[in-house]
Amino acid sequence: SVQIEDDRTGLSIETLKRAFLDNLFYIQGKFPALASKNDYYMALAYTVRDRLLRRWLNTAETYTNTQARTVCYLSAEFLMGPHLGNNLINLGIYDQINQAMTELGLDLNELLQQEEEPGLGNGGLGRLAACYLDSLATLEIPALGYGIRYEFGIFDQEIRDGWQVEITDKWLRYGNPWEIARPDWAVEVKYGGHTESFIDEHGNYRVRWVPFKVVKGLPYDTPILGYKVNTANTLRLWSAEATESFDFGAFNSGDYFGAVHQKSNSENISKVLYPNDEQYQGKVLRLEQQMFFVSCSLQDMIRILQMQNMSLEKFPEKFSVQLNDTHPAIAVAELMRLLMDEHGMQWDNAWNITTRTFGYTNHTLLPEALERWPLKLFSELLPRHIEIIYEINRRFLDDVRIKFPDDPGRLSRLSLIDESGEKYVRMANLACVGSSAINGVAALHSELVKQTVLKDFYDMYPEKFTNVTNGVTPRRFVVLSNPRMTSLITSKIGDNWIKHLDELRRIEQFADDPGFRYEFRQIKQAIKQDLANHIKSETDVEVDPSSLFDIQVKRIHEYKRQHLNALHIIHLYNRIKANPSAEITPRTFLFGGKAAPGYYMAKLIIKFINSIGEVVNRDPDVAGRLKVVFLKDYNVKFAQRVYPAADLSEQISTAGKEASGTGNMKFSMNGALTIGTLDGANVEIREEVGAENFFLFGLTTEEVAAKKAAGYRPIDYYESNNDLRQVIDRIASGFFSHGDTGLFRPLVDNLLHKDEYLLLADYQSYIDCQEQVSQAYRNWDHWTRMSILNTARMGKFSSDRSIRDYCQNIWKVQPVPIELKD
Ligand code: 26V
Repeated sequence: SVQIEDDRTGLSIETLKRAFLDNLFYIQGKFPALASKNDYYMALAYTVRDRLLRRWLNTAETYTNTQARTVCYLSAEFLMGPHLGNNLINLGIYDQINQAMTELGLDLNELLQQEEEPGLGNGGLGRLAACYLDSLATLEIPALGYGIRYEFGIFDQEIRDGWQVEITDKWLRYGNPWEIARPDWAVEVKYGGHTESFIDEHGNYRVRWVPFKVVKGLPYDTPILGYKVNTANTLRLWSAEATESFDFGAFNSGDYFGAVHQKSNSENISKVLYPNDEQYQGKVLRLEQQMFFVSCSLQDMIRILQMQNMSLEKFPEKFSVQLNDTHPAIAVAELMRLLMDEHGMQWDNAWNITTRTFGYTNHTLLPEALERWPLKLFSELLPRHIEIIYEINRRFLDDVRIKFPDDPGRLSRLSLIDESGEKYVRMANLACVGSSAINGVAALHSELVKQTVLKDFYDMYPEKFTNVTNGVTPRRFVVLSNPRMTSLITSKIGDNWIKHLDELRRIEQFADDPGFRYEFRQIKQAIKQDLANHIKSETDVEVDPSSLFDIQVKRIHEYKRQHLNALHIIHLYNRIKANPSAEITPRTFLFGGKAAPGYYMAKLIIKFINSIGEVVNRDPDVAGRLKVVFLKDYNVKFAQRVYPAADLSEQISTAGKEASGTGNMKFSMNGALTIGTLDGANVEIREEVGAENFFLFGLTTEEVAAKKAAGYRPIDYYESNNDLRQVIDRIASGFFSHGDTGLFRPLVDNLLHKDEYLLLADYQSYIDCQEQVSQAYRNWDHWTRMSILNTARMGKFSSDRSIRDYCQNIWKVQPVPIELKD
């Protein structure tokens, strides 16, 4: 019989080519002769999307029919990165598509580069959410990601004269082939106005909220396909629009401009992602955003429940809702409001449902990142929610009094309202009271959470606290980003490791095999060469691919100490200047990362690094032994290029400050060795890879605390350490700023007189440790062995393991496999 493959689902090379050309014609409206690279990208994206849709619809149908228990991951950020490559990997059609494109005279890599990535997150927290969606789908767990469809994601970074310049990220400019709007499921969100109480027909006390404005939330769905399974979960992002009813009011009265103004006002809510991570600002629009996506999402869950003919009582059995930091914590009050005011439930019942529903993940200990809203601002925007919060607080503080009588200090610390000065609503406190599980993101961090920021909640509810160490997806950060290493590993142990990362241990047996070592090293070399070419084309700086690639990529923040790395560069430079024939292991220092636009010191650090590069890169005494490059616009796409090319991963935060870190995991999986402090997940990475395969330096969390308590004086280190003094003096002299002694003075003064993050206290330990790194790198063979062992022992840090932990200990949810039928 004749087999005819469907153009929308067939996987033979011929069908793929035909489908691709068909999409080029019917969707992009182009003949190949006139098509741009972007047209080709779009045609390919639609060709791949067609092949996902059956799985996506079957998944939704199965969840509906089985009333499956579902995880809802509420996050203000999802830093997804490009979809095309990942979908090719997870569908298992990368090679076929590659061949089809080649046969059409196109280069798949070029098309992959064409995708404008959805940068709907700042950094670690948003990227973690994206890794978790990948693992949830791969483990066949029913899950929905809920967030905001920002029209402008994280800004694009340019570097001009060494300074960061921010450019708006118009990621939707050419359309987004991965999303489908679902206008039928739009909902409304209320803001402002006042509340009125009344007695309903059953004689119950009820509250009616008369809002000042109403905004429509429109859902856009993106399929999240698991790796080589049929599960395709949904990422549902809400976009804000004007409600028609409001427009009509103004329109009918002839106020056309008023109506349009109102419309653009509503649309502001999902306009832009706030780019300042770890730095809280009490901006009304930000609270509007949080309320917006939380209310849309909870209303959507209620709709799903009712569509499946389930009672509201079943809410906590149907859904487990995870709060990704406190950004969605208003959900506690909003679910109470929906259950009581919109669905007539009584307080005790509603509270029982609410607290069984939520879990809260803490992602930072930095006091400046803790969200607290000025009470006045909060009450004006959310008059009903503040009433509910007062009532939650009244009942909660009664419980506290019973457990801890006569302890007013404790009551004021635990209160949902900060009344120590100007009044604030404390979002972490609301999240803790309203959740049945509270977790940190690495073993050390979870301990510190219990001992510091949430200590009083730990005393009150010790049983709620757990740890879930972060993880990253090996599909994107190994298979997609490092195809050469992937084939080498697979040629030795098969491809089971991609879903069961613990199996990477099986390559340990090859760590002493000279042939394997040779191939492993050759691959690293080839990738470094690729990155060197990329750097040459982007910056015109020539870097030596045989030099040690020493890389620090992450958001720029003082606690992450990019400037400690910079001090080490100056130290090496000074050594060369003092003795031009000094034996220095050639190194290439690569930096990447964005600074929050309002964070002056972080921006100065970028200028500082670029200024050092300017001097070092062209000094003939250095003779190419040191190169310093700041690569602009670090994002997911670029991250995928960088991790595989690293020899050394810089994870040098002040102990106790980095909650987990996830870049540390991505580097190590790709065979980079880490130089790091005992901070965040570094502690666990070192345990796994072995202390002998990790470069440890610096004070411990306890030592940091003790030093601060004893009255830390950074100037003492400056005065007693000649080498350090020469480094600092060289900066202060204007050597890196064309003689301008003022430019970096804020940096120098801060280090000498404040140094909140103890760079000077850790300086010598860091320099000594870097010297060990340089020595170790001279023994290629041993270095490669350590590198192989790093990759082999990273199984624990697959986000699949993290998600299994969440499923077992917090969400109590099981896999629901999906059958592929039409
Ligand atoms: C705070 C704010 C404040 C208001 C403006 C927008 C915004 C966005 C993000 C944040 C908090 C960011 C916290 C964060 O990203 N923490 C990181 O979480 C990672 C995943 O758990 C973890 O690996 C990093 O160590 C931690 O810094």
